Amino acid sequence: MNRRSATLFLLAATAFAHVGSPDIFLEGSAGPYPVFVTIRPPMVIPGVAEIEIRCSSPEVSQIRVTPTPLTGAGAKFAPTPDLMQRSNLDPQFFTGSLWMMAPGSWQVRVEADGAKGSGQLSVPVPAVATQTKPMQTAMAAILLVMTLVLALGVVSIVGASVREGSLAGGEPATGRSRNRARILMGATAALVVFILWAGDRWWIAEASSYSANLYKPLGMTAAIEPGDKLVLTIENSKWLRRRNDDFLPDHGHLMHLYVIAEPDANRAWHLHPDLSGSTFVENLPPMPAGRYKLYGDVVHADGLAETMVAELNLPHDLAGTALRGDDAAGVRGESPDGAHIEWVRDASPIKSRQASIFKFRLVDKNGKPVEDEELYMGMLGHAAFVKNDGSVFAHVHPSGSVPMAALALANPSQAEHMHMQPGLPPEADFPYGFPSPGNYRVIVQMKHAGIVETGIFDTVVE
Ligand SMILES: [Cu+2]
Repeated sequence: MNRRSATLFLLAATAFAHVGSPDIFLEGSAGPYPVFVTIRPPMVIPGVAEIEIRCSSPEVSQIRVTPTPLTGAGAKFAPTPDLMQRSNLDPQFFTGSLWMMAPGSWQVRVEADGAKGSGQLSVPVPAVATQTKPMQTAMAAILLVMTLVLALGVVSIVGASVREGSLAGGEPATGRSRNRARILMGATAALVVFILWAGDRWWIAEASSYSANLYKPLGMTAAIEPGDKLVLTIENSKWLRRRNDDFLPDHGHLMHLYVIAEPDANRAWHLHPDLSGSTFVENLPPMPAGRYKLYGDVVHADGLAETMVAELNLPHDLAGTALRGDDAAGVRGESPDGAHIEWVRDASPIKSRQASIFKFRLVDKNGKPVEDEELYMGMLGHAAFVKNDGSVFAHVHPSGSVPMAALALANPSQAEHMHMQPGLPPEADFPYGFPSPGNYRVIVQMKHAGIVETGIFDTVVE
Protein backbone atom coordinates (compact mmCIF):
# COMPACT_ATOMS: atom_id res chain seq x y z
CA MET A 1 0.00 0.00 0.00
CA ASN A 2 1.66 3.23 -1.04
CA ARG A 3 1.39 6.63 0.53
CA ARG A 4 -1.29 7.77 -1.89
CA SER A 5 -3.54 4.84 -1.22
CA ALA A 6 -3.18 5.44 2.52
CA THR A 7 -4.79 8.83 2.06
CA LEU A 8 -8.52 9.08 2.61
CA PHE A 9 -9.91 11.68 0.27
CA LEU A 10 -12.44 13.40 2.44
CA LEU A 11 -13.33 16.71 0.92
CA ALA A 12 -13.09 19.56 3.33
CA ALA A 13 -15.59 22.26 2.59
CA THR A 14 -15.66 25.89 3.42
CA ALA A 15 -17.50 29.04 2.64
CA PHE A 16 -14.88 31.18 1.07
CA ALA A 17 -16.38 34.62 0.85
CA HIS A 18 -13.40 35.19 3.06
CA VAL A 19 -10.05 33.58 3.65
CA GLY A 20 -9.82 30.88 6.32
CA SER A 21 -13.11 31.92 7.91
CA PRO A 22 -15.70 29.36 6.78
CA ASP A 23 -18.53 30.00 9.25
CA ILE A 24 -21.42 32.22 8.25
CA PHE A 25 -22.93 34.82 10.56
CA LEU A 26 -26.03 36.75 9.65
CA GLU A 27 -28.19 39.16 11.57
CA GLY A 28 -31.52 39.71 9.87
CA SER A 29 -35.24 39.17 10.15
CA ALA A 30 -37.41 36.25 9.18
CA GLY A 31 -40.53 38.33 8.56
CA PRO A 32 -41.41 39.99 11.89
CA TYR A 33 -38.80 38.07 13.89
CA PRO A 34 -35.21 39.32 14.32
CA VAL A 35 -32.80 36.38 14.16
CA PHE A 36 -29.05 35.81 14.48
CA VAL A 37 -28.11 32.87 12.27
CA THR A 38 -24.81 30.94 12.49
CA ILE A 39 -24.11 28.28 9.87
CA ARG A 40 -21.05 26.05 10.06
CA PRO A 41 -20.64 24.44 6.62
CA PRO A 42 -19.72 20.73 6.56
CA MET A 43 -16.17 19.46 6.63
CA VAL A 44 -16.98 17.04 3.79
CA ILE A 45 -19.26 17.24 0.75
CA PRO A 46 -21.76 15.65 0.89
CA GLY A 47 -21.80 16.61 4.52
CA VAL A 48 -23.81 18.11 7.34
CA ALA A 49 -24.04 21.86 7.96
CA GLU A 50 -24.63 22.81 11.60
CA ILE A 51 -27.12 25.63 12.14
CA GLU A 52 -27.77 27.77 15.23
CA ILE A 53 -30.43 30.44 15.39
CA ARG A 54 -30.97 32.88 18.21
CA CYS A 55 -34.29 34.75 18.17
CA SER A 56 -34.51 38.02 20.01
CA SER A 57 -38.26 37.62 20.29
CA PRO A 58 -39.87 35.00 22.57
CA GLU A 59 -42.83 34.74 20.17
CA VAL A 60 -41.18 32.32 17.75
CA SER A 61 -42.68 28.86 18.22
CA GLN A 62 -41.09 26.90 15.39
CA ILE A 63 -38.23 27.22 12.88
CA ARG A 64 -37.79 25.14 9.74
CA VAL A 65 -34.72 25.11 7.47
CA THR A 66 -34.33 23.98 3.84
CA PRO A 67 -31.24 23.93 1.60
CA THR A 68 -31.58 24.79 -2.12
CA PRO A 69 -29.20 26.12 -4.77
CA LEU A 70 -28.98 29.92 -4.56
CA THR A 71 -29.83 30.48 -8.24
CA GLY A 72 -31.19 28.52 -11.20
CA ALA A 73 -34.06 26.07 -11.53
CA GLY A 74 -33.00 24.10 -8.44
CA ALA A 75 -33.77 27.11 -6.26
CA LYS A 76 -37.49 26.55 -6.86
CA PHE A 77 -37.60 22.87 -5.97
CA ALA A 78 -37.03 22.73 -2.28
CA PRO A 79 -36.91 19.44 -0.38
CA THR A 80 -39.06 18.95 2.72
CA PRO A 81 -37.99 21.41 5.42
CA ASP A 82 -36.25 20.16 8.56
CA LEU A 83 -37.60 21.21 11.93
CA MET A 84 -35.02 22.85 14.22
CA GLN A 85 -34.69 21.76 17.84
CA ARG A 86 -35.58 24.30 20.47
CA SER A 87 -33.14 24.42 23.39
CA ASN A 88 -34.55 23.25 26.74
CA LEU A 89 -32.44 25.75 28.65
CA ASP A 90 -33.02 28.73 26.36
CA PRO A 91 -36.36 28.73 24.49
CA GLN A 92 -35.15 31.44 22.09
CA PHE A 93 -32.23 29.32 20.87
CA PHE A 94 -32.70 26.75 18.08
CA THR A 95 -30.25 24.23 16.64
CA GLY A 96 -30.36 21.97 13.62
CA SER A 97 -28.39 20.36 10.86
CA LEU A 98 -28.80 19.94 7.12
CA TRP A 99 -27.18 17.78 4.46
CA MET A 100 -25.39 19.73 1.74
CA MET A 101 -25.17 17.27 -1.13
CA ALA A 102 -23.05 19.04 -3.77
CA PRO A 103 -20.47 21.81 -3.96
CA GLY A 104 -21.61 25.21 -5.22
CA SER A 105 -23.53 28.32 -4.25
CA TRP A 106 -26.31 27.28 -1.87
CA GLN A 107 -28.80 28.97 0.40
CA VAL A 108 -30.49 27.85 3.58
CA ARG A 109 -34.09 29.04 3.77
CA VAL A 110 -35.13 29.83 7.34
CA GLU A 111 -38.89 29.86 8.02
CA ALA A 112 -40.07 31.03 11.42
CA ASP A 113 -43.60 30.61 12.79
CA GLY A 114 -45.02 32.32 15.83
CA ALA A 115 -47.56 34.63 17.34
CA LYS A 116 -47.05 37.24 14.59
CA GLY A 117 -47.49 34.74 11.74
CA SER A 118 -44.68 33.35 9.66
CA GLY A 119 -41.61 34.89 8.06
CA GLN A 120 -38.72 33.83 5.90
CA LEU A 121 -35.02 34.65 5.50
CA SER A 122 -32.61 33.01 3.06
CA VAL A 123 -28.95 32.72 4.01
CA PRO A 124 -26.41 32.25 1.19
CA VAL A 125 -24.06 29.34 1.97
CA PRO A 126 -21.17 28.72 -0.40
CA ALA A 127 -20.22 25.03 -0.02
CA VAL A 128 -16.97 24.10 -1.69
CA ALA A 129 -14.37 21.40 -1.31
CA THR A 130 -11.03 22.95 -0.52
CA GLN A 131 -8.67 20.23 0.61
CA THR A 132 -8.05 16.55 1.03
CA LYS A 133 -7.65 15.22 4.50
CA PRO A 134 -4.83 12.72 4.92
CA MET A 135 -5.76 9.55 6.79
CA GLN A 136 -4.50 9.49 10.36
CA THR A 137 -1.34 7.42 10.76
CA ALA A 138 -2.87 5.19 13.45
CA MET A 139 -5.88 4.46 11.25
CA ALA A 140 -3.61 3.70 8.27
CA ALA A 141 -1.51 1.32 10.42
CA ILE A 142 -4.59 -0.53 11.71
CA LEU A 143 -5.99 -0.90 8.19
CA LEU A 144 -2.62 -2.09 6.86
CA VAL A 145 -2.34 -4.77 9.57
CA MET A 146 -5.95 -5.87 8.93
CA THR A 147 -5.28 -6.10 5.19
CA LEU A 148 -2.21 -8.27 5.78
CA VAL A 149 -4.09 -10.54 8.21
CA LEU A 150 -6.94 -10.93 5.68
CA ALA A 151 -4.55 -11.58 2.78
CA LEU A 152 -2.50 -14.16 4.68
CA GLY A 153 -5.71 -15.64 6.11
CA VAL A 154 -7.22 -16.23 2.65
CA VAL A 155 -4.03 -17.91 1.43
CA SER A 156 -3.72 -20.20 4.46
CA ILE A 157 -7.44 -21.10 4.42
CA VAL A 158 -7.17 -22.13 0.75
CA GLY A 159 -4.05 -24.14 1.58
CA ALA A 160 -5.57 -25.87 4.59
CA SER A 161 -8.80 -26.76 2.80
CA VAL A 162 -6.94 -28.38 -0.11
CA ARG A 163 -4.40 -30.17 2.12
CA GLU A 164 -6.66 -31.38 4.91
CA GLY A 165 -10.27 -30.70 3.89
CA SER A 166 -11.05 -34.24 2.74
CA LEU A 167 -9.16 -36.08 5.53
CA ALA A 168 -10.77 -37.85 8.42
CA GLY A 169 -9.86 -36.57 11.92
CA GLY A 170 -6.22 -37.37 12.89
CA GLU A 171 -5.26 -38.66 9.46
CA PRO A 172 -1.96 -37.11 8.17
CA ALA A 173 -1.93 -35.19 4.85
CA THR A 174 -0.43 -37.02 1.85
CA GLY A 175 2.49 -35.69 -0.20
CA ARG A 176 0.17 -35.25 -3.18
CA SER A 177 -2.33 -33.05 -1.32
CA ARG A 178 0.56 -31.02 0.14
CA ASN A 179 1.83 -30.30 -3.40
CA ARG A 180 -1.61 -29.33 -4.64
CA ALA A 181 -2.01 -27.04 -1.61
CA ARG A 182 1.29 -25.29 -2.36
CA ILE A 183 0.27 -24.63 -6.00
CA LEU A 184 -3.16 -23.31 -5.05
CA MET A 185 -1.74 -21.15 -2.25
CA GLY A 186 0.68 -19.60 -4.76
CA ALA A 187 -2.20 -18.92 -7.17
CA THR A 188 -4.32 -17.46 -4.36
CA ALA A 189 -1.47 -15.20 -3.26
CA ALA A 190 -1.09 -13.95 -6.85
CA LEU A 191 -4.84 -13.28 -7.01
CA VAL A 192 -4.75 -11.37 -3.69
CA VAL A 193 -1.85 -9.24 -4.90
CA PHE A 194 -3.74 -8.52 -8.13
CA ILE A 195 -6.89 -7.49 -6.21
CA LEU A 196 -4.87 -5.15 -3.98
CA TRP A 197 -3.17 -3.63 -7.05
CA ALA A 198 -6.51 -3.13 -8.84
CA GLY A 199 -7.97 -1.56 -5.70
CA ASP A 200 -5.06 0.86 -5.55
CA ARG A 201 -5.59 1.87 -9.22
CA TRP A 202 -9.30 2.41 -8.54
CA TRP A 203 -8.52 4.49 -5.45
CA ILE A 204 -6.09 6.69 -7.36
CA ALA A 205 -8.67 7.22 -10.15
CA GLU A 206 -11.33 8.19 -7.58
CA ALA A 207 -8.91 10.53 -5.85
CA SER A 208 -8.02 12.35 -9.04
CA SER A 209 -11.67 12.84 -9.98
CA TYR A 210 -12.25 14.25 -6.48
CA SER A 211 -9.29 16.57 -6.78
CA ALA A 212 -10.67 17.93 -10.07
CA ASN A 213 -13.58 19.24 -7.95
CA LEU A 214 -11.34 20.74 -5.29
CA TYR A 215 -11.73 24.46 -4.91
CA LYS A 216 -8.97 26.42 -6.60
CA PRO A 217 -9.13 30.11 -5.73
CA LEU A 218 -9.09 32.81 -8.36
CA GLY A 219 -5.48 33.91 -8.55
CA MET A 220 -4.56 37.57 -8.40
CA THR A 221 -1.26 39.30 -9.11
CA ALA A 222 -0.56 42.95 -8.43
CA ALA A 223 1.67 45.25 -10.48
CA ILE A 224 2.28 49.00 -10.58
CA GLU A 225 2.17 50.74 -13.94
CA PRO A 226 3.29 54.29 -14.77
CA GLY A 227 1.09 56.90 -13.14
CA ASP A 228 0.99 54.86 -9.90
CA LYS A 229 -1.70 52.70 -11.38
CA LEU A 230 -2.39 49.41 -9.63
CA VAL A 231 -3.16 46.60 -12.10
CA LEU A 232 -4.68 43.40 -10.69
CA THR A 233 -4.58 40.45 -13.07
CA ILE A 234 -7.08 37.67 -12.36
CA GLU A 235 -6.12 34.10 -13.21
CA ASN A 236 -8.97 31.65 -13.41
CA SER A 237 -7.65 28.27 -12.41
CA LYS A 238 -10.08 25.67 -13.72
CA TRP A 239 -12.66 24.78 -11.09
CA LEU A 240 -16.22 23.56 -11.75
CA ARG A 241 -17.76 26.09 -14.16
CA ARG A 242 -16.48 29.15 -12.33
CA ARG A 243 -15.78 32.20 -14.53
CA ASN A 244 -13.71 35.32 -14.00
CA ASP A 245 -15.96 37.75 -15.85
CA ASP A 246 -19.36 37.37 -14.19
CA PHE A 247 -18.98 39.64 -11.17
CA LEU A 248 -21.97 41.34 -9.57
CA PRO A 249 -21.71 44.87 -8.24
CA ASP A 250 -21.84 45.01 -4.46
CA HIS A 251 -22.82 48.51 -3.36
CA GLY A 252 -22.01 49.68 -6.86
CA HIS A 253 -18.51 48.19 -6.89
CA LEU A 254 -17.33 45.03 -8.63
CA MET A 255 -14.45 44.68 -6.19
CA HIS A 256 -13.89 45.79 -2.62
CA LEU A 257 -10.13 45.82 -2.07
CA TYR A 258 -8.44 46.06 1.32
CA VAL A 259 -4.79 47.12 1.17
CA ILE A 260 -3.08 46.51 4.51
CA ALA A 261 0.49 47.56 5.36
CA GLU A 262 2.71 44.75 6.61
CA PRO A 263 3.92 43.78 9.12
CA ASP A 264 2.07 46.00 11.64
CA ALA A 265 -1.15 46.95 9.82
CA ASN A 266 -0.46 50.55 10.75
CA ARG A 267 -2.10 51.70 7.54
CA ALA A 268 -5.13 50.39 5.68
CA TRP A 269 -7.02 51.38 2.56
CA HIS A 270 -10.48 50.36 1.39
CA LEU A 271 -10.45 50.83 -2.41
CA HIS A 272 -12.72 49.96 -5.33
CA PRO A 273 -10.80 49.09 -8.51
CA ASP A 274 -12.64 49.23 -11.85
CA LEU A 275 -12.80 46.31 -14.24
CA SER A 276 -10.97 47.05 -17.50
CA GLY A 277 -11.05 44.05 -19.84
CA SER A 278 -9.84 41.16 -17.74
CA THR A 279 -7.91 43.25 -15.19
CA PHE A 280 -8.94 45.46 -12.30
CA VAL A 281 -7.26 48.87 -12.21
CA GLU A 282 -7.04 51.58 -9.56
CA ASN A 283 -5.16 54.85 -9.41
CA LEU A 284 -3.42 54.45 -6.08
CA PRO A 285 -3.44 57.20 -3.46
CA PRO A 286 -0.18 58.43 -1.91
CA MET A 287 1.47 55.43 -0.20
CA PRO A 288 4.79 55.00 1.58
CA ALA A 289 7.30 52.42 0.38
CA GLY A 290 6.80 49.03 1.97
CA ARG A 291 5.14 45.68 1.83
CA TYR A 292 1.37 45.38 1.47
CA LYS A 293 -1.15 42.60 1.60
CA LEU A 294 -4.15 42.88 -0.77
CA TYR A 295 -7.53 41.24 -0.24
CA GLY A 296 -10.03 41.67 -3.10
CA ASP A 297 -13.67 40.65 -2.53
CA VAL A 298 -15.85 39.78 -5.52
CA VAL A 299 -19.28 38.13 -5.92
CA HIS A 300 -20.11 35.90 -8.90
CA ALA A 301 -23.43 35.94 -10.77
CA ASP A 302 -24.58 32.82 -8.88
CA GLY A 303 -23.98 34.55 -5.55
CA LEU A 304 -20.72 32.77 -4.81
CA ALA A 305 -18.30 35.19 -3.16
CA GLU A 306 -14.52 34.92 -3.32
CA THR A 307 -11.61 36.77 -1.79
CA MET A 308 -8.49 37.01 -3.92
CA VAL A 309 -5.18 37.58 -2.22
CA ALA A 310 -2.03 39.27 -3.56
CA GLU A 311 1.10 40.95 -2.25
CA LEU A 312 2.57 44.23 -3.32
CA ASN A 313 6.06 45.56 -2.71
CA LEU A 314 6.62 49.26 -3.14
CA PRO A 315 10.35 49.98 -3.40
CA HIS A 316 9.73 53.75 -3.11
CA ASP A 317 7.00 56.12 -2.01
CA LEU A 318 4.08 56.66 -4.38
CA ALA A 319 2.98 60.24 -5.09
CA GLY A 320 -0.39 58.83 -6.14
CA THR A 321 -3.65 60.67 -6.72
CA ALA A 322 -6.25 61.85 -4.24
CA LEU A 323 -8.81 59.31 -2.99
CA ARG A 324 -12.12 59.49 -4.78
CA GLY A 325 -15.67 58.20 -4.37
CA ASP A 326 -16.06 55.55 -1.69
CA ASP A 327 -12.30 54.99 -1.33
CA ALA A 328 -10.92 55.56 2.15
CA ALA A 329 -7.57 55.50 3.93
CA GLY A 330 -6.69 55.12 7.58
CA VAL A 331 -3.58 55.39 9.73
CA ARG A 332 -3.43 53.76 13.15
CA GLY A 333 -3.98 56.33 15.89
CA GLU A 334 -4.60 59.21 13.46
CA SER A 335 -7.82 60.94 12.48
CA PRO A 336 -8.63 63.69 9.99
CA ASP A 337 -10.68 65.64 12.55
CA GLY A 338 -9.90 64.20 15.98
CA ALA A 339 -12.86 61.82 16.01
CA HIS A 340 -12.07 58.17 16.51
CA ILE A 341 -13.60 54.72 16.79
CA GLU A 342 -13.78 52.91 20.13
CA TRP A 343 -14.19 49.17 20.56
CA VAL A 344 -17.00 48.75 23.11
CA ARG A 345 -16.13 45.56 24.99
CA ASP A 346 -15.79 44.22 28.50
CA ALA A 347 -12.73 42.51 29.94
CA SER A 348 -13.92 39.00 29.16
CA PRO A 349 -11.63 37.13 26.73
CA ILE A 350 -12.63 36.47 23.13
CA LYS A 351 -12.94 32.78 22.37
CA SER A 352 -12.53 31.18 18.97
CA ARG A 353 -15.48 29.59 17.14
CA GLN A 354 -17.93 31.53 19.28
CA ALA A 355 -20.52 33.64 17.50
CA SER A 356 -20.64 37.12 19.07
CA ILE A 357 -21.62 40.67 18.31
CA PHE A 358 -18.65 43.06 18.23
CA LYS A 359 -19.63 46.65 18.96
CA PHE A 360 -17.81 49.82 17.87
CA ARG A 361 -18.67 53.46 18.61
CA LEU A 362 -17.64 56.61 16.77
CA VAL A 363 -16.80 59.44 19.18
CA ASP A 364 -15.79 63.05 18.50
CA LYS A 365 -12.59 64.71 19.67
CA ASN A 366 -14.14 65.29 23.10
CA GLY A 367 -14.96 61.60 23.45
CA LYS A 368 -18.71 62.12 22.99
CA PRO A 369 -20.63 59.84 20.58
CA VAL A 370 -21.02 61.68 17.27
CA GLU A 371 -24.45 63.01 16.34
CA ASP A 372 -23.79 63.17 12.60
CA GLU A 373 -23.18 59.51 11.81
CA GLU A 374 -23.65 58.65 8.12
CA LEU A 375 -23.86 55.44 6.16
CA TYR A 376 -20.63 54.40 4.46
CA MET A 377 -21.57 52.44 1.33
CA GLY A 378 -25.03 51.76 2.72
CA MET A 379 -23.81 50.48 6.09
CA LEU A 380 -23.26 51.83 9.57
CA GLY A 381 -19.79 50.34 9.36
CA HIS A 382 -17.39 48.00 7.60
CA ALA A 383 -15.02 45.71 9.47
CA ALA A 384 -12.16 43.48 8.38
CA PHE A 385 -11.07 40.72 10.77
CA VAL A 386 -7.51 39.74 9.81
CA LYS A 387 -5.20 37.20 11.46
CA ASN A 388 -1.66 38.54 11.80
CA ASP A 389 -0.18 35.60 9.84
CA GLY A 390 -2.52 36.33 6.91
CA SER A 391 -4.36 33.00 7.20
CA VAL A 392 -7.71 34.62 8.04
CA PHE A 393 -9.49 37.54 6.38
CA ALA A 394 -13.18 38.32 6.75
CA HIS A 395 -14.99 41.45 5.53
CA VAL A 396 -18.03 41.84 7.78
CA HIS A 397 -20.94 44.26 7.94
CA PRO A 398 -23.56 44.91 10.63
CA SER A 399 -25.75 42.39 8.75
CA GLY A 400 -23.03 39.78 9.04
CA SER A 401 -20.43 38.00 6.98
CA VAL A 402 -22.58 37.49 3.85
CA PRO A 403 -21.88 39.95 1.00
CA MET A 404 -24.87 42.20 0.28
CA ALA A 405 -24.98 41.14 -3.40
CA ALA A 406 -25.43 37.48 -2.37
CA LEU A 407 -27.98 38.40 0.30
CA ALA A 408 -30.00 40.36 -2.27
CA LEU A 409 -29.99 37.34 -4.63
CA ALA A 410 -31.24 35.09 -1.81
CA ASN A 411 -33.95 37.53 -0.68
CA PRO A 412 -35.03 39.35 -3.86
CA SER A 413 -38.41 40.54 -2.58
CA GLN A 414 -37.17 41.96 0.68
CA ALA A 415 -33.87 43.55 -0.34
CA GLU A 416 -33.35 45.59 2.75
CA HIS A 417 -31.98 49.06 2.29
CA MET A 418 -31.16 51.55 4.97
CA HIS A 419 -31.50 55.07 3.77
CA MET A 420 -29.72 58.24 4.69
CA GLN A 421 -31.65 59.63 7.55
CA PRO A 422 -30.84 61.98 10.36
CA GLY A 423 -30.27 60.48 13.78
CA LEU A 424 -28.38 57.32 12.79
CA PRO A 425 -26.82 55.66 15.83
CA PRO A 426 -23.08 56.32 16.28
CA GLU A 427 -22.54 52.59 16.79
CA ALA A 428 -21.99 49.60 14.52
CA ASP A 429 -22.47 45.97 15.61
CA PHE A 430 -20.71 43.20 13.70
CA PRO A 431 -21.84 39.58 14.09
CA TYR A 432 -18.77 37.36 13.77
CA GLY A 433 -16.85 34.47 15.29
CA PHE A 434 -13.07 34.14 15.03
CA PRO A 435 -12.27 30.78 13.39
CA SER A 436 -9.12 29.96 15.40
CA PRO A 437 -7.06 31.22 18.34
CA GLY A 438 -4.23 33.68 17.72
CA ASN A 439 -3.41 37.34 17.19
CA TYR A 440 -5.76 39.34 15.05
CA ARG A 441 -6.34 42.88 13.79
CA VAL A 442 -9.74 44.39 13.41
CA ILE A 443 -10.00 47.29 10.96
CA VAL A 444 -13.26 49.22 11.36
CA GLN A 445 -14.55 52.09 9.23
CA MET A 446 -17.44 54.40 10.06
CA LYS A 447 -18.46 57.71 8.53
CA HIS A 448 -19.68 61.03 9.85
CA ALA A 449 -19.92 64.52 8.36
CA GLY A 450 -18.57 63.22 5.06
CA ILE A 451 -15.40 61.82 6.66
CA VAL A 452 -14.57 58.09 6.83
CA GLU A 453 -12.82 57.30 10.12
CA THR A 454 -10.68 54.18 10.45
CA GLY A 455 -9.99 52.33 13.70
CA ILE A 456 -7.24 49.67 13.75
CA PHE A 457 -7.27 47.34 16.79
CA ASP A 458 -5.11 44.42 17.92
CA THR A 459 -6.69 41.56 19.78
CA VAL A 460 -5.90 38.10 21.08
CA VAL A 461 -8.34 35.21 20.55
CA GLU A 462 -8.17 32.25 22.92
CU1 LIG B 1 -17.66 46.55 3.64
